Amino acid sequence: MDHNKLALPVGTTLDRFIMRKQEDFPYATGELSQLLRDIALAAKIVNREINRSGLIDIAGAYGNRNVQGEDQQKLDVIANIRFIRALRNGGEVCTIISEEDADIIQTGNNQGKYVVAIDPLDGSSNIDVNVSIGTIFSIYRRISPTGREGSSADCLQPGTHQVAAGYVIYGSSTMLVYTTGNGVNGFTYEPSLGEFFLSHPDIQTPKTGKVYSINEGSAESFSPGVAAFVQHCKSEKFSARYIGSLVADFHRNLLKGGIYIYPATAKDPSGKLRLMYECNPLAFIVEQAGGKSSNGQLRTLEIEPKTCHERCPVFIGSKELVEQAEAFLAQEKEAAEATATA
Ligand code: P6P
Repeated sequence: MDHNKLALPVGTTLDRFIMRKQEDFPYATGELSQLLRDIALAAKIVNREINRSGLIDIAGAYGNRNVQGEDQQKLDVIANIRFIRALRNGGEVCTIISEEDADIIQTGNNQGKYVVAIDPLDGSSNIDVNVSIGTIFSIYRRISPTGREGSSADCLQPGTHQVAAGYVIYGSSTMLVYTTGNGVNGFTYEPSLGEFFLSHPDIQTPKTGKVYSINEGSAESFSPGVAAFVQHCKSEKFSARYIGSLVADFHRNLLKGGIYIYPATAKDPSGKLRLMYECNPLAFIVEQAGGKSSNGQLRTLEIEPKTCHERCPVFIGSKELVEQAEAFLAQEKEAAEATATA
């Protein structure tokens, strides 16, 4: 027997992958590598706490509301602490935007060259019912000089300025998926070794698909263009798949093809999802994987942020499906303009 079969290689760890790809980073000084490692460490810790939340008293509501007016879950607070602590101790990040904090967070690392926007635990209302949840992050290079705290201008950069973005999905397996602008790679966590291993190299999302993800409970307040596109999906016999956990819906559509839509609704006139730490990072990833993301008209990455927690409508996934949805919205706009001038 080939003795190598007695000890099959375990594969490429995230650390080794980062080091090999370091020359791809725009600023190959090792600082972005270290920042990605800091995020991976916090993800391992959060993963452990999610997996045992039913066994120790960290499931359920925390009793506060966050800046979004949403009930914070205990794990929202724990994940926020873990990621902020990892980024602060890593030393590479000067300022953080977190979904869980109204104000920007200064880490004290005034020599840090990076700013991170993060949703520490998205979809956390699903924790108690064992549905997949996720962390979403975006990394920018500061534009203000080092030696001082990061500024609001450092934080309010358009998505085209991202140097890296990624998400962690805590699901049937835990995965870290990220891009530094040179393709998208997925790593699966092996808890027994405490390592992420390369499992999905160079992810390319299908150009089209037969899945649409939208909360049809809000259908009464969909615009005519959104309603027409949803009807089109039904007439084309698409499958409706909506988990109610953005990272899980996005990840499935990224790998299998499909479109996720969170449009303007009566309850959320600007859409529900946040630009800086939900839409922009996923838009960077989907474009790097050959897909598309817009607010229905404008490319998500080109939206000029005005505030840290601003929301935007999002149409994201397979390029052809996003373009079809945009075409229905363009028809709606033309019809409205024709009516206005009639
Ligand atoms: P709705 C979770 O709160 C979240 O931000 C996303 O993870 C999810 O896709 C969306 O909201 C679900 O919102 O209004 O459909 O319940």
